Amino acid sequence: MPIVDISRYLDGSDPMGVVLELRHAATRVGFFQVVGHGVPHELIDSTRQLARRFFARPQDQKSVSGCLSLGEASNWRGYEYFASDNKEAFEIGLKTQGRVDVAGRPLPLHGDNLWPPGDPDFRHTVTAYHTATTNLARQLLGAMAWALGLDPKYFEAKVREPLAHLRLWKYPPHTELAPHKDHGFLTVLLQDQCYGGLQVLRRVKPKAVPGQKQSVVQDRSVLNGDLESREIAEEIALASTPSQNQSETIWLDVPVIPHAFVINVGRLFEIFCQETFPATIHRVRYTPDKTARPETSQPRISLALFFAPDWGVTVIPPSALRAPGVSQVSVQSGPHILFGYRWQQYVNSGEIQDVKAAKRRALEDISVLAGHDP
Ligand SMILES: O=C(O)CCC(=O)C(=O)O
Repeated sequence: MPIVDISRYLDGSDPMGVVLELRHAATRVGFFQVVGHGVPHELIDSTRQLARRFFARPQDQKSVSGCLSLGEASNWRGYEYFASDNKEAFEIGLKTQGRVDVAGRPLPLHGDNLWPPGDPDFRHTVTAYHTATTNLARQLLGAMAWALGLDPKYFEAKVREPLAHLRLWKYPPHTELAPHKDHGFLTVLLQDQCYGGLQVLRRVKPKAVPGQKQSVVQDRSVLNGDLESREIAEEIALASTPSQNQSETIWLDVPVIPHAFVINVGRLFEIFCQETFPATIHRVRYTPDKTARPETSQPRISLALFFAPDWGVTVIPPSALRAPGVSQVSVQSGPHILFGYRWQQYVNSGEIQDVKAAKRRALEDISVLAGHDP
């Protein structure tokens, strides 16, 4: 897992050196860690600490405004409890009130945040962390544009009011997150300092050992058919069949580096650059044994900022990046992100069990909204 010190980009002393490192990292793995990012370590520590304190509150003090699951009514902000495995999340976005679509209807994913009462520290610190990581995402996007041979200012007008949602996660011991790709442009993730758990999918050419069968990593969540999409299950199955494509599926642990952010490219960016920087499948596994420390009986807390362009931005590869013979996909940012939220919500709430059916329904919902296919 590449580690890139971006201080030389931010202070202007060696921007090109950093851009080349980012290009190498994003092309090879689609995941990398950044240090020297300028977000104060104290802010990182206190946000994580306050997130831990928030999740430790009694249940009735977490359900902000009585809202127990994220959804349309809350602009996908607030607290969520996952009854299937007791995971919890708390989410905020940019404060963007009064935004409407062409028909005058309120724009989904926009609005105000919902805060638990009586905890101003939590509100101020989480807001400051959201602002700092959103700014970092903007800067990284400039470097990634450069790494693709574009003007570093290329995205500036497309991320004026970005869909930048920060999700605080609580994983009780033994809980996991199924393999998936993120939906947006970039994710800025802080792992728990106590233990890792994040793993990324990697394909490698197996060493040929005459007469020996290749081992194939089996993924439990895929075998169970739980919250995973059919496409991802198929992709993993394909990667796990050495006889077909001479590759073997490897899950790489993402090591915990204190105060480093894990950065990964999401589906929208992958579409934009025609997979020059791939959106890599990742998952969370309960792996305390790897880093045995006394804290491991505590829940795992991670902070994920999902960063995507403004609602109305159409993501389409610029001519300079178009590979001959590759079909063009064009996607509108807002409906695409909403599609992801919607189908996951249908599945998480148990309203629709089958992922494909959930996606079909979410697609119908959002095509009514925007007339776009996400
Ligand atoms: O908690 C983590 O480490 C990863 C979270 C993640 O992949 C997600 O929220 O999409």
